[in-house]
Amino acid sequence: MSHPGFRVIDSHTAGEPTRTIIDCDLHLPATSMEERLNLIRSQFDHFRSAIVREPRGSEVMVGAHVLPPIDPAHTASVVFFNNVGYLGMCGHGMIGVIETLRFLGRIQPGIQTIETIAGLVKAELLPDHSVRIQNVPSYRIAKDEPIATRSFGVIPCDIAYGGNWFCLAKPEIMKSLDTPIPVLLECANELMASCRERYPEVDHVELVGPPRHPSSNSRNFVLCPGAMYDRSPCGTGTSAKLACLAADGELLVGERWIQEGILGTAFEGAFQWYDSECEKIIPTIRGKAYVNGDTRVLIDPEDPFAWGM
Ligand code: PYC
Repeated sequence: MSHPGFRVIDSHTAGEPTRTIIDCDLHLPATSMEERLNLIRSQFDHFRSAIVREPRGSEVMVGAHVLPPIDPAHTASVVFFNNVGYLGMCGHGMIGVIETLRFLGRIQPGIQTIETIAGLVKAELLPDHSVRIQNVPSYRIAKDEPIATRSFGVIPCDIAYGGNWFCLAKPEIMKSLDTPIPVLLECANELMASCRERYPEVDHVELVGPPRHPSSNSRNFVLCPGAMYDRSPCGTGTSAKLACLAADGELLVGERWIQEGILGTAFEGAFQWYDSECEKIIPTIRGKAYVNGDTRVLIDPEDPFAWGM
């Protein structure tokens, strides 16, 4: 398929990469994000595989289409994706997209409103280039559900939504800072398989344990759809965690929560009630991204992997 190519900007947020497609002229005459997603999925999925799958991308990469907003009152609409499909929301990715728009000179410090598949997200670019996002309403639907694993026994888990669906667990292996990543992956994969028998909507597993740094509240390890783990503390995972803390009365409105990821990098979280009776919250997550690439993707019609593997 002959194509003139397109521009992508790479960034990372707390170690987790985002590759943002800029000014790609997709014809998407949609009146809702759902319709837009259906068009992208059915007609333009090759853009996803071209930039996040090998040979250009990798399993860990999250991609973002930045598109004109459906409602012109907003800054943009963003569709996030990874090696296996599309994400309702992506916290680290949103921080990366906002820093990318700043890098391009398209936004100044202040508040942007961004349409995502999961709903409207507010993003504030702060003068130090950190970004605070106000995520979609987040909530827990199950507490201490016993989930059986083959190698790690039965683990009580919470099921919560933070823009994506999470199974949150505190397995013994997270108590040590030295548990090897393959062991964490094994535990998260076993929980994912078992949990999805009851909660098929769950596509992320968040293992939670004590922090590495005394100034943090907790450390996580997040398994994403596509079988790779998040290098950052996961914005939507932190939102789901805040929903659990709020429901348990372990965090108060406006109180700061420092969530470390597996690399030791951190996001700062807090919440307001969206509906206290239903224990639904509006989480805010603050983090920082760095732009580390400005690339033209070339599509060689002779290349069998021009659009990814
Ligand atoms: O930061 O929300 C997030 C996220 C989801 C998947 C990877 N990162």
